[in-house]
Amino acid sequence: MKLYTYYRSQASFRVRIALNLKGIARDDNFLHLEKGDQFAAEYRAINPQMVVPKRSIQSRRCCRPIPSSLGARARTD
Ligand SMILES: N[C@@H](CCC(=O)N[C@@H](CS)C(=O)NCC(=O)O)C(=O)O
Repeated sequence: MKLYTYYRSQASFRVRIALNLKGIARDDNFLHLEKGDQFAAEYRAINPQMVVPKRSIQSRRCCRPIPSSLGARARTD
């Protein structure tokens, strides 16, 4: 699983913590939100909402945004 993230993002922290607690491996891809990486056409094609966190599961055809709420933890169960 690829996780698009930013080191100062609270929403991303929550998802990284939940994945760590569940022992789910991931490949972190760091964007720099202050430099505007989230607005790049390449990332917009991955996530039209232009926010992090975002996961990408390559074995599936879908790519869904992850809410940082507790719902994200529930979905990893
Ligand atoms: N509802 C989303 C919100 C995600 C969100 O707002 N992420 C912020 C960083 S914490 C972001 O990517 N902001 C982009 C920007 O400021 O341009 C979630 O909970 O995951």
